[in-house]
Amino acid sequence: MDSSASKITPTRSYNYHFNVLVIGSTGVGKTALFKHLTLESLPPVHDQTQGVSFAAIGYQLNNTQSRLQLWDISNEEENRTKLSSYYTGANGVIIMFDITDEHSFRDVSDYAKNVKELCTPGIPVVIVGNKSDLSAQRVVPENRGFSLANSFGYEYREISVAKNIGLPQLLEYLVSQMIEGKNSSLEDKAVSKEIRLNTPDKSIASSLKYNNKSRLNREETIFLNCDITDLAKDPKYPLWKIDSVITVAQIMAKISDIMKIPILVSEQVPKVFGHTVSEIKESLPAHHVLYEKTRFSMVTEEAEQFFKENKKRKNAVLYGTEAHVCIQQTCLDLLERGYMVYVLVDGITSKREGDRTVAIKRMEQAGAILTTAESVIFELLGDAKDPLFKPCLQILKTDRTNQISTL
Ligand SMILES: Nc1nc2c(ncn2[C@@H]2O[C@H](COP(=O)(O)OP(=O)(O)OP(=O)(O)O)[C@@H](O)[C@H]2O)c(=O)[nH]1
Ligand SMILES: [Mg+2]
Repeated sequence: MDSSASKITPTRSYNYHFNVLVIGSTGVGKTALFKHLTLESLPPVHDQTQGVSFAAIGYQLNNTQSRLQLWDISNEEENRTKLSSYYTGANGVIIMFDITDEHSFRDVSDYAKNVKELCTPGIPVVIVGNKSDLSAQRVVPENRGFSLANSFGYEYREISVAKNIGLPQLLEYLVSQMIEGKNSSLEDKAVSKEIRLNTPDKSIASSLKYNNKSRLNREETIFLNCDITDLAKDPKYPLWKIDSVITVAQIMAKISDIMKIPILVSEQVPKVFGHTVSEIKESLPAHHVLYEKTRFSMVTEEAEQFFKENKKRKNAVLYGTEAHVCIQQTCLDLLERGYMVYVLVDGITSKREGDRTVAIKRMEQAGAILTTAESVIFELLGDAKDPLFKPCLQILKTDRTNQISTL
């Protein structure tokens, strides 16, 4: 086994999560890279990628396990504003060109300018000349690649995805840079101001935003209440232990009010499935944002404004129905966007218990944190001396005999 493969591991548990942006002109080998890393065979012919695609891999470096989420956001200029969040959330960037294609090399400068403009300063950026196996067809000499990279202050590497040349070294470079957070004093400041990390190791703070050891705090959290509408209570369509979910949603709505945590409430096609059940609606704070959707995931265009306004808040506490449909799809979308997702096990359900159980497994495998409403509330409080402790305690006294207590 080659050295890169030996370091690529399952993504299940990890110390650090990194978003890596892979950009470059069409045909340079971005999809090929993803396929190689996920141990699939390379695309035999070029099939242009549409929209945004991603691959997630585990990567082990010196006893440190990272989860790399690689993003290929394709080349659609008109989507630039929408795509800029991928730049701002990146922990590392690969700008790829094809050494046999002059045009792809010329495009590198534009990509590099976007990176300079939109990405967090100090993150590792590597300009990568791909297809080094085709040296006979080379049109871009190595020294041009080096000097262009130099002019931006970026690293230069040549690789062949097809022949796995230079790729292990590239990955190792990127991951070690992201872990060490070298050259990232600006980001260090931003992170320490905006994101309170619960890690004793400050040297990695610049590259680490959220990982599965992160704790919840009030400044960086949002609540997502998904589709708990009248149909959920319809005796003709009984959802398994729905009472627990309604109680959790009421509690979270009240906590959102006390802690001033933004809360997004969705209703799936209310004409058919009804509106949010009245007990929850009555508990919602004035600042709640309610919207209707047809997409199963809560991550929709209608909700984009909410996510934009709260873009510094990357911990999403998720609950509602149905676990294997809207909750699961919301969870996966949020994870893709770099959120840490906290799924309330006592606050989600499906019609069938089996669907719910398997959905929980799927979300956990994808990297979500499983927890309960009460656990989240205590974590957000942190200290019994907190002035919000008493009012929260009142809410926590709600009768919970209906609680779902199984995974
Ligand atoms: N010889 C050689 N071919 C490669 C290498 N990497 C990718 N290719 C081939 O180049 C072609 C284009 O690769 P893709 O990965 O689809 O390119 P892409 O960057 O995803 O292109 P878009 O989706 O259009 O942006 C495919 O036929 C790949 O098999 C390499 O290292 N060497
Ligand atoms: Mg592609």
